[in-house]
Amino acid sequence: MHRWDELWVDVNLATMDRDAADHGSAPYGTIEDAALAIKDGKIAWLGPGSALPGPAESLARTVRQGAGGWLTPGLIDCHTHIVFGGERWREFELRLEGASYEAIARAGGGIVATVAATRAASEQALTDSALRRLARLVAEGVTTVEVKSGYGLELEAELKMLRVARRLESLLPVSVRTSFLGAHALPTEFAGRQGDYVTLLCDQMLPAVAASGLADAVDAFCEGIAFTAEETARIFARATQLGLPVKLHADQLSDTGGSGLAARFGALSADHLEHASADSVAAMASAGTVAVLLPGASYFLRETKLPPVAALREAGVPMAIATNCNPGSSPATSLLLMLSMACTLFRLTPEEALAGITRNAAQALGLKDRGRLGVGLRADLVLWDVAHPAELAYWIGHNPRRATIREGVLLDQPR
Ligand code: DI6
Repeated sequence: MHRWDELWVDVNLATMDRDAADHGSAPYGTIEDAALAIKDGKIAWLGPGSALPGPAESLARTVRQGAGGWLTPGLIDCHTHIVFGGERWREFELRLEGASYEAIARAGGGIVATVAATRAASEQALTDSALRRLARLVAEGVTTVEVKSGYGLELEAELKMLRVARRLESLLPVSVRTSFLGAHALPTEFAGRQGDYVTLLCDQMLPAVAASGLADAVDAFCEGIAFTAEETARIFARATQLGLPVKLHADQLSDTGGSGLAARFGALSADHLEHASADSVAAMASAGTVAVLLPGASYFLRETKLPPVAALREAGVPMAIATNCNPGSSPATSLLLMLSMACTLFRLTPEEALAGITRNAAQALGLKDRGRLGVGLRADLVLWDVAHPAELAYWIGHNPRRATIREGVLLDQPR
């Protein structure tokens, strides 16, 4: 009788847990020349190979050779709008000719253009296109992804998006967390009646979405071209009453005080933050709100204002990184590329960036069972063909993944 199901030997571990008692404070929480055991889909043991309590074959039903590769936690993309109809390449051209994202939105393009295409698309068509994008993330070692609604902006179309998001989990080996983003933009049929739409959101859509069980959190876009701080506060108060955690698209194009507001509601995360003020950063630090940074949007919109990374670091605000995969501001399907951009564009260290797509991304989703390597946590792991974890942020457009293990199950033979 073996004590473990699987045992990985000849691996190096980037546990992303500097505070764990059993491996001190090494950068990346590294344990070199290590082994890691799995039982019932969870990590059952990890440590130096020399500390294994017996010969490998006597300890586990299956012993797997890591050939000196690095094991990290499964990657977590904690901010995506990966379910949508159509695409917006024409807006990209217009922006390159000088039009701004806001000007395009005010002229009837932007988010509401994708709303029309998403409302018109069948559930199957939305599933098919999202699957193609999500498959690229999974191929890079993503084992958990957050997916937002927000291109329906009417109850049925929002529920359709959330159903598609949830269904993705049965079609690819990835966990899906959903966020209801009914306050993404004002639907055109409510033009001039923004207050009425917020009332509809609070009185009808939010209760119906909560009752459907299809949303894990509630999100909103607090911005000049979207919803005011007061409207966002109304929506958050209702979400909180319904028992749903909140998160916010905050201070992306201007300082609306959004990230401070999110912190006051105990938000899981405030996302974007290019224009966040020092007061908002302090509020996030006291509330434990994660800063989700989205370098793909900065790059694609050619934003010159950077998020306040030094201030976030100084204040001890956990920073996460995500693709923000969407058709308007970040048509990105590579989380590894975001890792590189987080370092080169936003000045994160490679270690901070990797924590941003593992440990801190889990926190941004309220998930305590993943994002680090530790005994009792989910055995969601990626084996990489790299000499050091910093290499994951170093390569541009290269995917050194050798294998993914999800809940203890090896999904592909190591390359
Ligand atoms: N900010 C963004 O960058 C995305 N949503 C948001 O609130 C963009 C979504 C889009 O342009 O379709």
